[in-house]
Amino acid sequence: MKAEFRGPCHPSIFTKPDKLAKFASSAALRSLVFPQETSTSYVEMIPLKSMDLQAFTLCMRVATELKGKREVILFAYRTQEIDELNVWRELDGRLSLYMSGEGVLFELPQLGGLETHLCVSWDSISGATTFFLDGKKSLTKIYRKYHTVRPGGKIIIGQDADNYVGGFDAKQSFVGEISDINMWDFVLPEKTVRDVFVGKRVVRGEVLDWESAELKMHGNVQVMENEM
Ligand SMILES: [Ca+2]
Repeated sequence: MKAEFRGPCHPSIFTKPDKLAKFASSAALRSLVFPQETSTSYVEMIPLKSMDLQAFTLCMRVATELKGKREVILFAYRTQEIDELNVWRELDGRLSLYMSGEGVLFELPQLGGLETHLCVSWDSISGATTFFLDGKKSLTKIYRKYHTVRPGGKIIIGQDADNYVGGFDAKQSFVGEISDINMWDFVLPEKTVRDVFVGKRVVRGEVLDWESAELKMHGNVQVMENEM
């Protein structure tokens, strides 16, 4: 019965060149592979504008096989004084955002070996903080109302800095693959987050734009070029 739905003949020999041409013109998306636990490997990302933020949406694609009671740093922005904006996977697997002190934690599906598209957004006026996993929105929590993220720090992928670009702890390092780190200085609408998740480049990140971002590599980090 299934054969009836196959439709007319299957001209694979003719469609193949088209497919290849389409493939060749599609953009490559680089990703960062952190192959092992270290206290030395990291990537510094240079923002396109000041990190003086009263709202943001931060997105990334992330896959890690780290499990069990293991903190995993996913994004760290630190000034001389303090952690300004850090995203973690906690010891118990929850995802969290920390801005200058106590964090806000979310109970969400676990990160794993399959790539997850993760976003977190925050707005100073309302304090509304929301995670998105593969385009799906979490509950909203109220966090750091009237706060401002301060400029002048460094963005580090792969390590948590306990002082200014130093004091790394291997047991908090990132191991796995991470890519497509983009940041906007406003809260993206839910529909736009879904577009970003499926790879539609509707709005380029004004603060961090993965396609053009300058990356400073340190230690054992491999850059992969993946077809989108
Ligand atoms: Ca630390």
